[in-house]
Amino acid sequence: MFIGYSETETFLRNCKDAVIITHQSPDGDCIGAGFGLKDILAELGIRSRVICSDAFPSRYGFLTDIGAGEEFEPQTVIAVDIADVKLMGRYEKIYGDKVQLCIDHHESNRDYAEKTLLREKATAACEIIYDLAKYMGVNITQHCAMCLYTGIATDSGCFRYDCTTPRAHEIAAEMKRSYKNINFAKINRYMFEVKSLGRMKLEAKVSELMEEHLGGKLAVIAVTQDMMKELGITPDELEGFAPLTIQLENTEVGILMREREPNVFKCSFRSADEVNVSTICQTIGGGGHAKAAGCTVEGKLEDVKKMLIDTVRKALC
Ligand SMILES: [Mn+2]
Repeated sequence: MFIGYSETETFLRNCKDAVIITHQSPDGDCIGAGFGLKDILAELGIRSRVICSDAFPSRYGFLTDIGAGEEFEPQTVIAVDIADVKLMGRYEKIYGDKVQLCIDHHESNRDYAEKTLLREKATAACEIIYDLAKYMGVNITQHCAMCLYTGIATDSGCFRYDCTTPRAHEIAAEMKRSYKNINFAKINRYMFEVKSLGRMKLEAKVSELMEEHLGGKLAVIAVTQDMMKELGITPDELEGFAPLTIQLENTEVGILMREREPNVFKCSFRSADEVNVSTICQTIGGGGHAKAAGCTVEGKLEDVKKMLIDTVRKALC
């Protein structure tokens, strides 16, 4: 059932001992939304714990260092930035059918929770949580503001993508006025510029791997586990690589394939402009946004790649 801010406020004010689930391959938005919501619940005197199927990448340490929260038997299950229970990874079995509240901005949201606060137009789940906190009149601590800013900045590609709402700019402006001690430039430097030596080397290697298909309309990069091993990097360090695929001139759709487990490929789609990649991904068991979507496909590299190319070919004509 879809609900609004008022019912969400009632739910949050009356919940206790909450576990907040973030999606696997965590990004700035789900981490920011998870820890930001934890801060908001703390302001209400409610304890919570943020959980994720994968480790939080170290560059988000300035948000996650407060710790996931103490151990307790959860009475409340909340999911943030999760469109589908499949994205909970190993927590799907434990909590997949027990989510009481979902806060999300994916048009592909499967309405799996008892109550869902869905704002499809929002830049980020963090944008919804900021507005929710304002609606509730809850104090947004400096740490909470850093969490929510990071989510908005990362999901909007530092306010560059089409999905960036006027509200996202307003929130950034409000934060810049209110939190003089937050170093926003530093956050953006760490989110968008700083990378490991392994990643720099991988970027050079990945650029060499870029393939053009469909007369240049589709760009594909496939990174296998062997390559990751060779370069001494983890799959985490490949987060944020997908946009590279649509830097290529004339490309309409880009796909980054990451081999998470042997013969299991996480495929991240990007659209340069008009093609809706969420629609494409939904036909092969995934979903996401019009310009950024994904799916997970099992099979041999060449078979999976061929299937993806065929799927995009059909969508382009
Ligand atoms: Mn998001």
